[in-house]
Amino acid sequence: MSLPNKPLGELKAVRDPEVIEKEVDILIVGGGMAACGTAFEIKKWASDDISILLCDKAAMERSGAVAQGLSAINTYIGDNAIEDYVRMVRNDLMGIVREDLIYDLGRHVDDSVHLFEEWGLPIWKKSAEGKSIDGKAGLKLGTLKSGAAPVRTGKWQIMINGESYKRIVAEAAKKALGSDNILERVFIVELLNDKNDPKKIAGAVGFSTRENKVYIIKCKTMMVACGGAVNIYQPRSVGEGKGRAWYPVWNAGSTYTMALRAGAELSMMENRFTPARFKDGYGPVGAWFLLFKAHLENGLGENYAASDKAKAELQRYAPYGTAAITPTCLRNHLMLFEMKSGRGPIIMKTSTALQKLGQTMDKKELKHLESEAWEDFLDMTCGQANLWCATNTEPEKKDSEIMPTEPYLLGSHSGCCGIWVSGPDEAWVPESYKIKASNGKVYNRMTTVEGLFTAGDGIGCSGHKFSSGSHAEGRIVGKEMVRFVKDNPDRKPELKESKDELVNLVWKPVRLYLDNCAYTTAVDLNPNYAKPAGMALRLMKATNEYGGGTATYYQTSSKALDILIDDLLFMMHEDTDKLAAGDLHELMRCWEIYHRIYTVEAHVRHIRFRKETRYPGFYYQADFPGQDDANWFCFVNSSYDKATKEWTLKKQDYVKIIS
Ligand code: SFD
Ligand code: AMP
Repeated sequence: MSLPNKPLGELKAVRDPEVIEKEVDILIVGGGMAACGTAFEIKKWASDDISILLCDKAAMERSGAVAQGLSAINTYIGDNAIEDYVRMVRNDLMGIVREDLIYDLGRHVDDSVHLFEEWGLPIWKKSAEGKSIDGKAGLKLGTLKSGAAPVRTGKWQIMINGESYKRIVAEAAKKALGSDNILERVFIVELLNDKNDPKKIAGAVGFSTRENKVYIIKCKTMMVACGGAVNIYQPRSVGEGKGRAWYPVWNAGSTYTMALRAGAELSMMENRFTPARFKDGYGPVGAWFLLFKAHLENGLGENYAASDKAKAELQRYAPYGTAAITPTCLRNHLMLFEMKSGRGPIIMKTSTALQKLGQTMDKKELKHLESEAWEDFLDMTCGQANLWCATNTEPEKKDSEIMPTEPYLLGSHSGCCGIWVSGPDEAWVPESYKIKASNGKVYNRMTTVEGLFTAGDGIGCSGHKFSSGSHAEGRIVGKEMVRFVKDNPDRKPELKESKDELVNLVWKPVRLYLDNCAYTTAVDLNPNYAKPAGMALRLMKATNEYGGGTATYYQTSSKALDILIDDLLFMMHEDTDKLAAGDLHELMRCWEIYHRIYTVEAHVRHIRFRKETRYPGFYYQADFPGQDDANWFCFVNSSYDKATKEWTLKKQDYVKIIS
């Protein structure tokens, strides 16, 4: 059920919230692309007696990474071979990926794109004359399913008029699942293991961000798909620009932290995505490179990426560096190479690109091209369009700077950190990639905690799924969770914690605040508690300076990591015990920062464990600058024991499936 918008101001938190207890067969945590895929698919497989509930911390119409919309769908296989898709992802992620998951995704993803179009998403079409036709006119050329040709930007990407993308996808999801089975504005704080077998999932606890209510939900199986992690490193803009970021600021690593604390193994958390973006506005670059064919120049006006020096640098990273498409991290590496040598800033030649394209166009077509350049940002990062206006930038006349941003953690875009999951139960999938439940069966996309699934940004080792792939993966999980419920009819989840213990856990910041807030005149300053806003700044300063943030050109070292992990993060964990919240919004902020700390800790622990620099351009481990295939051509997996607070990291074998 959707709740109305807030009245003026934040809702004060009361000492004793109402407690709502629920029990369902299947719980979906998150309401983004993956969860919408699950919600849409699941009822097709579930009989009426299977109960399902979805909890999203926000409102599904505009929640998650696609909230603002998008201007491209980056994974559409079309006429390409699925094996080539696997090869592209493997190359972009420097060789170490789960080819089973990527192949499985590749064979399902187009169906989701066809559904988006059926639901009303305008997809650009290529006319017989080779012209790009968008909007309603594009639809007149037929649907992708009926054989119409999309406007390909790259080999895998297609253009859309996507301002309402998330609304369209959410509408179908809500309709399929039914609004009675959806709780919006409910933030899940912690996943709960089974009392009788801690290796199984049994429920979750959270609270409403709009009402003084705690939710305790028992379930037989669950998917956690709360997106990636943003604002774990200090963004380049602070003060007036605080809150600007490329990925969604409201995704706080909940997926990884909650799964980790429930006992799930994480994988490749050392991988991060440090995207090159339009400076300060965070506008994505894909359409500019691929559709508008723009190139970059250094501060001296040189096309540095085409230089012999750049080619020699890329040779060092063969076979990845010398592949047809240079991996994303190495594109950054070249850019950083220029900047560190004093040949910055890096400029995107938007003017040259548009003028060149315009040479063969009439006036009307040229006007349309210029509006496409604006729409690319108005569809998905309108802050970038605002910045262009504010700085008198007409892209056909004035170029823009490109800059690598602060790091993000995600598993669906050009990164691959996440949770270790089972592949499909098929003969070609290596046994080491399958996870068996206690009934001896393998469930695709199940984590190492029985009954706990994930999708989208949650899944490690298989990036480049993007919005379409995340939706398709959510659908795969929906079907598998129903199979899990049907295979386990006698499963009766039981929680270890009492109702009071769970309420005390979730509501602790509120009670700490109420107990102490009268002690000082300024409620944000108090010797007995810490506010989440301050803790967020503290975390981002620490990771930025010691964990390879923008402050050090993404470089860290063994000593810096020791200080960060063993000293700074250790103390932060202690201090999160003193987080305080005066209203429900602040309570959410407390839990977000709690989730961020564990997630980024997993990231830097993995970097410390992997004694090489696998992703130059994303981060550099100064003590181990090169790649060491002999020792490190493997996954790194980690787990955490919340009783002993101990982390365990290990190597996990990589298996090549596709030549
Ligand atoms: O231009 C809790 N993405 C792009 N994908 C494309 O296909 N094309 C593009 O053009 C892409 N680009 C892009 C993209 C994203 C952004 C922000 C920009 C540009 C500016 C990537 C996709 O958006 C991304 O791959 C998918 O959305 C990932 O899906 P998923 O389901 O894994 O995550 P989500 O959609 O963010 O949803 C998360 C949900 O979880 C909720 N949530 N709910 C309950 N309790 C908690 N504790 C929770 N924490 C979070 C959220 O509210 C949300 O519903 S471009 O750069 O290449
Ligand atoms: P981005 O806008 O950077 O998120 O990229 C969108 C899509 O375009 C992703 O599939 C990227 O891998 C791809 N892409 C972006 N820049 C380039 C480039 N210079 N060369 C090839 N592919 C790119």
